[in-house]
Amino acid sequence: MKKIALASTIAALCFSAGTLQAAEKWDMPMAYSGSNYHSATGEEFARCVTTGTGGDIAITTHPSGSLFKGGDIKRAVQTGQAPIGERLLSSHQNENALFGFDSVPFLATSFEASAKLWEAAKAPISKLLDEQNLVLLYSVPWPPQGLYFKKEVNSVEDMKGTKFRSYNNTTARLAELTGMLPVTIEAAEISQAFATGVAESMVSSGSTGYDRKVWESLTHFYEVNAWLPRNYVFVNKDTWKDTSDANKNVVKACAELAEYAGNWRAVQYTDFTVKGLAAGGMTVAPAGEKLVGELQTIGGTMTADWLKETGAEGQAIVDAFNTAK
Ligand code: PCA
Repeated sequence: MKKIALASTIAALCFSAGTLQAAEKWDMPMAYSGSNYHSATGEEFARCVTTGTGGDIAITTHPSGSLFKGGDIKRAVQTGQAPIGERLLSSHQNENALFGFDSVPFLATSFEASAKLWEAAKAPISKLLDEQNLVLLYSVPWPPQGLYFKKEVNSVEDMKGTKFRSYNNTTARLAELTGMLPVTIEAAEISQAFATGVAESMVSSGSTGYDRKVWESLTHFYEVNAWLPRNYVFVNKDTWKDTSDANKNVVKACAELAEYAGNWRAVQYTDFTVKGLAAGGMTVAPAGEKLVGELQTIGGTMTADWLKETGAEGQAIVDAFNTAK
């Protein structure tokens, strides 16, 4: 009898130990379309963690704002409704202007410069996030930002009165300064916004225009290379504290790999998607000289505003970036 009791106790212990170790499920909300390279990178990161932790942590990605809409993802992770997520970093500019370091017009206009700017900003941004109960894991840039319209545009004058889709404070401010009418719309909803005329233009990458087949409504994409905004992946700090050191190491290694792969994909996707816009029937061309000149003047105003808003912290990022250049 004793033996049987002992055996069943051991079995029960093993079972409970097994249960404790059983996969912890991390749902990972993401805002952009499943076919986009950010989502593909997130999916690969999820698989890396799931495999690397031997199933201790099983991450499932939910792209296209299907679990939480883009604008709700950060709060969901801060409050622990979701343990991990991905979001556009500069969308938090309304909380703290420093988050907009990557959207300062014409500061970093290539992938190479964007990587250097990120090196300069990573520590202060991690600190900001840490104060908000979040741990930064990795970040991948969007391709250079250009302007979309449904008509030919050669100057700021031509832009006046246009309904302009914005995605952060910088883009809304750009609309204001060019006499356009800003309306904030998530990337997941832009196809419909353009089809119904709620918006008629935007600043974004060739990537987002391609993902959302905007040639169905818009006609022109002007390459401006205004800035390269970033997505970032972050985890709830309490969830992170409860994660074993061994598993933390796996997550960190997978994050490093994801950042590298994501950067590489971003570069490949830029060319592919800009060609895709043209194949869809759009006129794709560099912005004309007059427009570029006017945008640079406006960009100068926006840069001065941002430096004023962020003070010494913003200046320190710009200085570190300029030193690294
Ligand atoms: N695509 C995202 C952010 C920047 C980009 O290229 C968007 O348009 O929402």
